[in-house]
Amino acid sequence: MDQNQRQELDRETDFDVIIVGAGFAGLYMLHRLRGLGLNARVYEAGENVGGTWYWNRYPGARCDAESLAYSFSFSPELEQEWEWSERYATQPEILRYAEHVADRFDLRRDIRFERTVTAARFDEATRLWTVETEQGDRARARICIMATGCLSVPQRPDIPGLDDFQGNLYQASLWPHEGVDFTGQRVGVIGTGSSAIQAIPVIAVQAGQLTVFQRTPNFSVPAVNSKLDPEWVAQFKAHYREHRDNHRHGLGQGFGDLEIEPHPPAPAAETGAELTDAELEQALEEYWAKGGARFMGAVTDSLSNEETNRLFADFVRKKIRATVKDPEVAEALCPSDHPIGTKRICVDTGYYETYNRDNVSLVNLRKTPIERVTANGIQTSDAHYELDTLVLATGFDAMTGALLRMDIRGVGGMALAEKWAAGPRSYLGIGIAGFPNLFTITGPGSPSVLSNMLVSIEQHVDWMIDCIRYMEDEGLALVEPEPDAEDAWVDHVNEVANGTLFPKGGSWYLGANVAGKPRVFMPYAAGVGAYREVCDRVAENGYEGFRFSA
Ligand code: N01
Repeated sequence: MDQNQRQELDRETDFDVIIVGAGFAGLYMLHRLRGLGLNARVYEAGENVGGTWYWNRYPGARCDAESLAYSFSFSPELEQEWEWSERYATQPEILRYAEHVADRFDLRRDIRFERTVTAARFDEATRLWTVETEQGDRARARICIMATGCLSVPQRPDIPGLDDFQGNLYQASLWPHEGVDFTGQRVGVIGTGSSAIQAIPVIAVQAGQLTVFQRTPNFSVPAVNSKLDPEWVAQFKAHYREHRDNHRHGLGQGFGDLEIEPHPPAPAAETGAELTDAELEQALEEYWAKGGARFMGAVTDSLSNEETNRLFADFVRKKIRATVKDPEVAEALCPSDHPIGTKRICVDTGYYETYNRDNVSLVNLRKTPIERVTANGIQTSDAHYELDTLVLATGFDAMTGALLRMDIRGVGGMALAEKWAAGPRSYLGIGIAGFPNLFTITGPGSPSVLSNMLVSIEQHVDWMIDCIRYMEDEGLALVEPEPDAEDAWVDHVNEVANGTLFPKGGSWYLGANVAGKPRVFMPYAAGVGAYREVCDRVAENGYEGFRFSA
């Protein structure tokens, strides 16, 4: 009998708090709620903890934030005892870490696995949330916390004939747990975002023939991944508290740097506009050699000044052309439709080099679009590609997808889907007017997907715990944002985004990858340090912008 067969359904059960999701956000929230002495239940759709790292098991999956920064800081013992093996941890290693956290803090006993939450409704008479799962649980709680992740609803492309395919069909974000052996196979990959860019070099080594179907090329920078030297790790860990402080309060998005000796967070010295072209080129070479997404931080205005951004993009295009031997393939791989960094920059290991392999070919769907998937391959406007296996790496309904596929209803039965029909509206990305005692960890309107998610998760959970403690101490039953505060915050989030090049990106940050989704830049782009200051000030001022009832 497995863990879930042993778990009985919750029927009309009452908790202080219900948490939806047992990824890093749900795990840490559960741990902190226990510290407050509250009784919490977590519902998790997967069979295990880990969230995004539970589902995304495609070959080559690894984090694009460095291991020593992409990890919990709340327990000095945990951070000292856990040993990361690589600069960028692989998916299996991060999943092991999530499992370790769950076991070390004895979290599993309050988690119900294989429970997909379908509804969360607030009842004004009882002032309780009722949460229902597809499997038949029905439980109530005073507080409901959405820890549902930002990239947890896979997008299946609407390509004619997809269901007719008779070969093996896989989606990167729903990868089989037993893995896939591509040996000798003719494999097709649709998509060239972060997932595909990590998977393609690994699949290419195994497959007989790999054909990549690319609609839009993305910018990718080398990870420069490596095994971690235990001596270096020990020295870094000796300064862990200062590093963590820098992640939390720095000007960027909480990724920190690789210097062993921490130094106060400082901006890169210059804007691109202040440098000569030769100086900028040199700075870019240095950041390219260091590796990773911090490449965009080589100067301060890479995402706000069009000319600086163009020089960054030219630099990467030059690298692509220098790497890919076939000039036509190189041109097809050079992005030109968006400012660099306005779509999430990809971080790769040998991506562009993979196109120099004899068994790899690129189909440029801009020139020859897919007409349909057939029983044994893909028909484009000029050729039929026979495939044994097709991999979809076609992205997610990001940030709002997981929330909106549940029937979430607030005061007066108002549906969240109705309230967010023109795009998400939230105060600080934490709470939603008209939805009392509902919290969203890393919700739209917070730094969220732009940031180091572990830094943002801990910040949100700590803030919410302080707010809940305040309510307990003051005998307050309900909290929700004032509509005016929410409106002002939404305006501010838009204003900050409009001061950057992000809105020009046509990215999933804007909902542009989902047909019919309102185009609203969803995350808050001012940086984790600035955002934390706002949240702290709100709390210090008696939770300014929130209203409570006794
Ligand atoms: O998804 P994406 P992803 N026909 O949306 C293509 C995080 N992440 O899963 O741009 C043909 O970026 C689509 O083409 P186009 C990270 O934040 C992190 O790769 O719509 N192609 C695009 O190329 C990342 O940004 C890590 O023209 C179709 C691709 O599919 C986010 O997740 C690793 C198509 C989707 O790219 C999402 O990345 C992986 C169609 N009908 C993911 N529909 C790390 O930590 C879609 N596409 C490293």
